[in-house]
Amino acid sequence: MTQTVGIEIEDGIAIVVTDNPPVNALSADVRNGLFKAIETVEADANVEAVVIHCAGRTFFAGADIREFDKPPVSPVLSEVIDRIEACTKPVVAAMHGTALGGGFEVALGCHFRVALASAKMGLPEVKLGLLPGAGGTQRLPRLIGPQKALDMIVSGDPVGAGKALDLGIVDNTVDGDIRSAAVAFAKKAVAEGLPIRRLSMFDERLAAARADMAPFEEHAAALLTRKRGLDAPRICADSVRNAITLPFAEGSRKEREFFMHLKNGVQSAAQRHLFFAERTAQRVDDMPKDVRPGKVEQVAVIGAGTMGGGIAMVFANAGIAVTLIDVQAEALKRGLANIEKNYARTAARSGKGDDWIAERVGRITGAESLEAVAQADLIIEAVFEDMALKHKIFADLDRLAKPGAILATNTSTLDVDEIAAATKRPEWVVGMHFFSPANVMRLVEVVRGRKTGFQALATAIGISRAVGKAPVTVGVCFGFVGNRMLYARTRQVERLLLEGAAPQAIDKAMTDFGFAMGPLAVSDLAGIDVGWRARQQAGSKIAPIADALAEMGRYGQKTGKGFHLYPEGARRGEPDPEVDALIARMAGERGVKRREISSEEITERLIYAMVNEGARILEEGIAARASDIDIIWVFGYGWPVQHGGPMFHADQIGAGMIAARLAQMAESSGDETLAPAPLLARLAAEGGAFGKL
Ligand code: T1G
Repeated sequence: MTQTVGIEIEDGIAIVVTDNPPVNALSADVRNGLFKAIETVEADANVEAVVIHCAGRTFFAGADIREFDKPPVSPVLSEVIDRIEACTKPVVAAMHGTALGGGFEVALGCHFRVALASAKMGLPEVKLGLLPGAGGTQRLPRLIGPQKALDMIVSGDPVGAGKALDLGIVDNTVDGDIRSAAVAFAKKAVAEGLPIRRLSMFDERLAAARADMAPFEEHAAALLTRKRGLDAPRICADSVRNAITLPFAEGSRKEREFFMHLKNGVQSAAQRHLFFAERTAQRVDDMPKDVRPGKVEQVAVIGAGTMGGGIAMVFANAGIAVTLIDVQAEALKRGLANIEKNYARTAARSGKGDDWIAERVGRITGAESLEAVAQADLIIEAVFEDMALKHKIFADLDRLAKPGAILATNTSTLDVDEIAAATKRPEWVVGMHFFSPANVMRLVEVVRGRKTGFQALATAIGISRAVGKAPVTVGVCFGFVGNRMLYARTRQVERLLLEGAAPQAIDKAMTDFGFAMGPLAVSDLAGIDVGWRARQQAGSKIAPIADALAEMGRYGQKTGKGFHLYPEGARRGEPDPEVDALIARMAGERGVKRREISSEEITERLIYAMVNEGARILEEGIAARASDIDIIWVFGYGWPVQHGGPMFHADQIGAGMIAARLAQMAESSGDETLAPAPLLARLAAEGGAFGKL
């Protein structure tokens, strides 16, 4: 048929096999091949039924995302799927691996679906700022009902084969060989004369909703509350609503319009950028091709505090044995108790049972001596940010760790080279900077020291990815990439407060931009004292107001007051005149003239200061790519995905505009750190972009 699609005939069953590594994306060649294959087998009198199967590790994993930036090529996927559905002979989808997006839509166009027990399936388009654009929003509601379909489409999360069987999405789940199971099913369909089921013709599951839209509307509204600022979830709901209220053809036509609208919009461009950026970030350009990540079967975590406990959970969740070490028995006991509490809370929230908790807790063993690192393949130090203490620990590890063990430090700011110098094996020392809460935030900054060897680097990246993290390799400097840009933003937050911006106005500017929480609310949540102690350690003076609040014992939510006021343990802060008075007094002491500051200026000042620091980070080679910085801020700090990360966002605004505004702000605020960085100035002068570097 074509390069990627072939037909094999077995006892009157035509098996249409696609082989388009690595994930059988539905490229133009595949779509063309599938269309032709259905025409061929339908016309072949010897063929009684059809199986659609994929070679390799997975059924179609979706449309080819790389094609979205180019004009559509016929046949478009919905035409192929409509042609499959119209086939007069039974068509069975043989699903294995991850049948996602357009791949799942192909399966919905088939008359029957058989899945390997280990298969997953779903419609993740919303995570790319899209909606299922090849019939998914019209066929799935006809198969499982509009509300369950809405759950899958708006969340974008896949379901396993078992759940799919319960939902009625698949007709059968099998172990063993999916191809032969599907052929057997096809033969049975023929032998028993099973009626061909075309989902486009189904209506019974929609009739109830059509009669009373209220339950659907309430369900949709509840799902959308947590998707503020994103276009795709809302449009997904609109399209599922069309499935209820419009004929299939009309609903499909509108679905296509919605798809093109979203595909051509900046929010989807941003999220598709992040999809590829996450994968690109895992590459180290000078890594020799033959270096493979080492095996990691035993992990030791040193320090049973919040970070150490969270990191231990990361590996336990991935089925890896963890030894959690703390030389202070009390701290170890508390750390292990916190881990159990965390698992219990997660289990309660997600309806998991005690065995689920026991399975994970059982993988974590406490120990009170560093001797316990002896068998560990990977050791992660997560003690207090004190260089002397880390030096001592790494000197001990040098003595106690087995040869080839990866010696990682979770430090968030300290010099990894200096820590490595405490050992005689600096080539095995690397930074693995997790983000709190470590068992939730996906980012790991893999800090490459001057002497870090490729094996250590590859293993740190590989194991981070294996446990579901998004690793990004960064260089050594104060704060690496994420925190260094955070400090640049903090500097402007503090200066804006002195210049007259209210704490609530600063937070609102950032939540209006799309952050879940503003910077001051985040400080109050994390504890102002945490940053204050780190600044004391580093002798940093970038946050005089936060320091003053900490010295007043105003740590944030945990003390009922910080930048904001939290009466009776409220979770949402209120303005506090005491803080306004403190800031006004500090401004007076510094001779800062206060003024009205617009939300737009607040946003520009904070975002552009970050972009400027990102430009310096790129110039210094601390980050290898602008897109790496985007991944760091999206996965480490909750940068709104619809804006694609600081550097992607900067490219949407234009280096020229940003450089000009920064120059003005440097002038008006007297803060020379706002002067455009040389790289930014160069891009502005040349009309260049970070994404093209
Ligand atoms: N298109 C193009 N390339 C893709 C791709 C895709 N859909 N999926 C993966 N790749 C590349 C990826 O960039 C990487 O390339 C390699 O394959 C291995 O991927 C019309 C509009 C399937 C779960 O969103 O979730 O269908 O880095 O490293 O960890 O309604 O890939 O090696 O050069 O991620 O084993 C909907 C996206 C598309 C699924 C496998 N589908 N993919 O994970 O490998 S929109 C998706 C994934 C759509 C229709 C709509 C994962 C995976 P390289 P990987 P993995």
